Amino acid sequence: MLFCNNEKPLKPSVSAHYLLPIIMEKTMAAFPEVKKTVQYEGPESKNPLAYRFYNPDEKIEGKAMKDHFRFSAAFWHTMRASGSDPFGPGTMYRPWEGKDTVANAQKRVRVFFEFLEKMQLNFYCFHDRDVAPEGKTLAETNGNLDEVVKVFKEEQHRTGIKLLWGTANLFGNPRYMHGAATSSNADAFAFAAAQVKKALEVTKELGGDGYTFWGGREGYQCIWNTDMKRELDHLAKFMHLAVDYAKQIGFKGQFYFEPKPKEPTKHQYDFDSAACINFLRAYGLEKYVKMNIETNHATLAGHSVEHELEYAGHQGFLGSVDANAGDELLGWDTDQFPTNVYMTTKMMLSILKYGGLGKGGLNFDAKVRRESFEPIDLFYAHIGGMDAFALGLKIAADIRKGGELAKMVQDRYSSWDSGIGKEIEAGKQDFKSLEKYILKKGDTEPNVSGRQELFENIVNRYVFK
Ligand code: XLS
Ligand code: NI
Ligand code: NI
Repeated sequence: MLFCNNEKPLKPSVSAHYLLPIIMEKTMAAFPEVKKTVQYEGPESKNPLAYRFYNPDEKIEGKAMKDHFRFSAAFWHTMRASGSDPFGPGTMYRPWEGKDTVANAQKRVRVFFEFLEKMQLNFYCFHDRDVAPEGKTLAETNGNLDEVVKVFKEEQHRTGIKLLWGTANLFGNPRYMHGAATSSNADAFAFAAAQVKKALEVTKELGGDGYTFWGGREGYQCIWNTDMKRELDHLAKFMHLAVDYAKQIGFKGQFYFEPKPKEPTKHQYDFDSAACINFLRAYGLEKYVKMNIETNHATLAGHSVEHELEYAGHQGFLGSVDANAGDELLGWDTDQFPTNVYMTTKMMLSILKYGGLGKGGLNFDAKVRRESFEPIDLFYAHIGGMDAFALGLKIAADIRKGGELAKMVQDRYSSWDSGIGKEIEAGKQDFKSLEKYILKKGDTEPNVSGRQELFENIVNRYVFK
């Protein structure tokens, strides 16, 4: 995720609808081209503002699609991404934007809910600093946040849309230059603690289903100046303090830890699922925190998202998903919208296998490209992502129903179902007895081919029906 709260969107001087006032009146539609809610119209539809596969109430494996996904939009990307990159300023045209005031922040929330409603998105996520401007002091900042939270509450009440998870931005402000919980500056830790305290209160106030820790700048650039053990101890201390405070205030949401291997620091401590789970177990946090897996972070770690889901899933840590995609040729967190149906199929196979996301969901931690500067592009982007997942879910459910892949995997491991394999799994063999077994047998025998190509062909049969 790359964004800067203070950057103002540009105002291109083209075509008539750009002549809308900069600050919109509450009653004025922010997305006038989208006259009605985006609806399911089926695979044959050519309407760019319709779903071809996402049919919210359609049951797949006995559960409505909307409950499988719990789709969420990210406030930061949807409402605050300006389109800036390291080479140039923002490009986005957002007619509702104005001064960085509380009043405008409140209007922005109403626009956001208009978007969520028109998209049939049932959830959203936010960082504290995306939604309300920072004041001169923490007290002033918290006051600003409270004013905006009132509008979130009203809009949630009006629409029934819910908060999937909240989080705190512990990376944007220069005070976090060395990190927040892992900062060399104890005051930065203290400020971050105060910030998360408030973010938890607000998340609870909004009935949020979860709270996410993404490491932000929790990592390091240079081993010479870094006390890694101390930094990791502090990160664990920070999470324990958050868990304790959640208990104190009665926040029942699920905590998530979101892995990301690098960016902004060279070595982020929350590298991947395996590293995060090791950290959680080493510091006694495993009962309280699950994983929030993000596709583009998985690929930055040299993994695929299905690897990350599978790893978290079999360890019992599968929590939620930040749905996006990277670019094959760019080595950074491009946060694109996911459209690759092979990928969504693999993801849904893992998610179904581990019994679904529970309190989690699929949060589009994704932003439109810098060149896609019109508000309507936000619709096309989310429609594409939701349809890719809906189709992926249908294919995954078909694959599971067909059963060939599961059967072939089972056959591949059949040497473990009887004889020596079964005895090893049952703990009835040791090194001495295994040596005896092999000395007697002479050597191993090839048993079942890996059949990767056949697996791939079968998958294609389901994908291209
Ligand atoms: C950044 C992360 C961030 C988290 C929430 O790369 O994806 O957006 O999801 O802080
Ligand atoms: Ni990201
Ligand atoms: Ni994310």
